[in-house]
Amino acid sequence: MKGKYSFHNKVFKTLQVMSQKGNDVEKVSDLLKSAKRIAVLTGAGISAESGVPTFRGGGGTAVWKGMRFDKISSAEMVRSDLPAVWEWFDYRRGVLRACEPNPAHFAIAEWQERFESLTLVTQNIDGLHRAAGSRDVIEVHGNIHRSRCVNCSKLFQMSRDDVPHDPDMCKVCKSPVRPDVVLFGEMLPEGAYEKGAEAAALCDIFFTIGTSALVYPAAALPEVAKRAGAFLVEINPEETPLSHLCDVSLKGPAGEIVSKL
Ligand code: BJW
Ligand code: ZN
Repeated sequence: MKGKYSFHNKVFKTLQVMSQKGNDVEKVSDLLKSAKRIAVLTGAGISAESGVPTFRGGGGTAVWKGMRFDKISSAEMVRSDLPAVWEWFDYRRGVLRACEPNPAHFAIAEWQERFESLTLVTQNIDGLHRAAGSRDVIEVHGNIHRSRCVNCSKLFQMSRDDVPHDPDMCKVCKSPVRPDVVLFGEMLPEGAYEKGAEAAALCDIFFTIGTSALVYPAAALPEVAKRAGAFLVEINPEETPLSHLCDVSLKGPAGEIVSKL
């Protein structure tokens, strides 16, 4: 508790200085010097500079063969047209083959060594945080390189080169497999949200990076952190519904800003 108290003193002093000068990146860097527990929520925007398309942002919404992504990426679609769902995910796995982690992924991976505690929660299914060296990533929306049997739930890991997906059928019960991702209308992996919420409630600084903060329950994590007294930092070139709640909004691309911190 003493740790959190002295961190809050530091926040207070830093905010006083911030109102006098105004380089928010420098001020957040300064706060990071005394922070012990950090929690990070990332979204599609952190992978944008790696060449991974976002779902929303820049005034656009992703569309696949005339279908909005929230229709093709839905539980209903898995039930009604699984081959179409696979076509969309195999296409995206093909795009991902050319994508590598960017400076933001690498900087966050380094934070593991820099802070007493770092919890990384990502909504991304692209695996780029792990590719950059982050460990124990909480992937609340699953992983595009894994499939799952619709009958017995056996998981199958795919390599980046398995495009189209392989295997096509469950090796145990011969039922169809589906991408092991969380679609609209589906539950998150057991315990994933709870782990993130615990870290949010205990952290000194919570970062929300590259997410439109529209999709729940992930978008509730920054709210949990704020309610528990964390300093909330957003990194995004655009406003989001969370911006007003943040102590600092760093407007710009994650690759550039996170590495400066
Ligand atoms: C940059 C940048 C740069 C650009 N640097 N930034 C409460 C209220 C209303 C509805 C609900 C609710 N609670 C739950 C719901 C329903 C639903 C939901 O939230 N709907 C809302 C949209 C209204 N949620 C669910 O269904 C969830 N399940 C659930 O709640 O289970 C309980 C339940 C079960 C059954 C019935 C009812 C309840 C599951 C949600 C799963 C979402 N899955 C997806 C698809 C995954 C598979 C796939 O990839 O296709 O996950 S949706 C899609 O959105 C994907 C993302 O992870 C997620 C979030 O998007 P993200 O990451 O924020 O990306 P974008 O594109 O939106 O934003 C990018 C941002 O980056 C922008 O802001 C840019 O400005 C920025 N940017 N360049 C930094 N260089
Ligand atoms: Zn099976």
